[in-house]
Amino acid sequence: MLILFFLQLASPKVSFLNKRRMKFALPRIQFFLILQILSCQVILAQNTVRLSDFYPAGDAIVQGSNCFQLTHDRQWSSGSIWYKESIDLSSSFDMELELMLGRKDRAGADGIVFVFHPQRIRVGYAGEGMGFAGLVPSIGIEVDTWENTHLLDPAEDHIAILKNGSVAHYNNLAGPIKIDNIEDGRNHKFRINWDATTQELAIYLDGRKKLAVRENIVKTIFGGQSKVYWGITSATGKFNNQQNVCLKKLVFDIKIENLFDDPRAKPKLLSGEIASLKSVSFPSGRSNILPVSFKELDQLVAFLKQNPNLTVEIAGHTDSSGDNEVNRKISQRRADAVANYLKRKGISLRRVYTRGYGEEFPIASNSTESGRKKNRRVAIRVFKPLP
Ligand SMILES: [Ca+2]
Ligand SMILES: [Ca+2]
Repeated sequence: MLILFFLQLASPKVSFLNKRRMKFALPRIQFFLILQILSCQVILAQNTVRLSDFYPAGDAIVQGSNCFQLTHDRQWSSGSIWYKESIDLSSSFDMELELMLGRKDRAGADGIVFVFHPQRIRVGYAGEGMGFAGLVPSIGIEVDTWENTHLLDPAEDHIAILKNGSVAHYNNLAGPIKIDNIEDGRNHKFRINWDATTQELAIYLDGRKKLAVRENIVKTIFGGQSKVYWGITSATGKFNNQQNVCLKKLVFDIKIENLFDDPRAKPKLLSGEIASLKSVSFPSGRSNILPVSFKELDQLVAFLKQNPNLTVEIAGHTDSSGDNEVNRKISQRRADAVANYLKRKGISLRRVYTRGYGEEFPIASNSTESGRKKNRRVAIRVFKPLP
């Protein structure tokens, strides 16, 4: 591979950045039809949730392979578990749990609440508060098994979406929805889905959608702070039940906003792989670097400074819209703009090669807008010296 790289370096097609390229004629109208915006890449990650990913608090104890007992079957027990890492509500996620609310129907209480809160390992009031009451700001998804009439609880077991540590239904976001008696000693599937695009928070019980709310909760509840912790709280009061939670699945989107946010980036680059700069975008027909690209380019500068023996090829690509030759020229100008940025940050242009490939090497279909967007890119590849 190393030899191949050097053969390419020696090829006359590859040239040093030079001033001639900066003297292109004024962009033709086709330039303005070429929109080169690279959006953040979103990948779907599935986490295998493990008990060790949680902090247990209060009476919570490990029970079985993937389960916690949250409360004992006794009066005034309260327990919670909190996921150690924050999650970002600007991304979507999907969680599947199993809840066991105990065996006592008439004398059983009080319920379990799934909570979003800016701090972790916090537990609110026990009894009717279910470990959620008093946590502000917050979102709580409750499965309530005890009727507290002053809170406007239905007589039946019920589900509601609560906010800001209030368990009263005159103040909640959605519900209460009555459900069949859930204190039957069995595990019940409980799913929470957050769609960051539509901003819908949906709750499923035993495979059926029970409740949903559309709300910009990052803005209206958390004051613009999208990173929050999540936990599951539970409590008993004068009446009681053993209450458990089992963790099944956690799926969430991770936004990779630039190449160097991915821990695999540097090993890939060092092995000679071509990688796209994810944040490098240009206004239509232009080749000036936008501020949104600075962070990633500065990380590239740091990478090149840490590896002073490497040289780098900057490759510009376009989609197939417009004239082939125009596309080649604009891709060259954009690659040169990236090289000039590196130069301003102290990287010698003797280490930087630029090349405009135009529409020659698509990585996605040019027949769809999402494919064309992927094709409009700037990629880099580093070359190692021969040993
Ligand atoms: Ca019940
Ligand atoms: Ca209640």
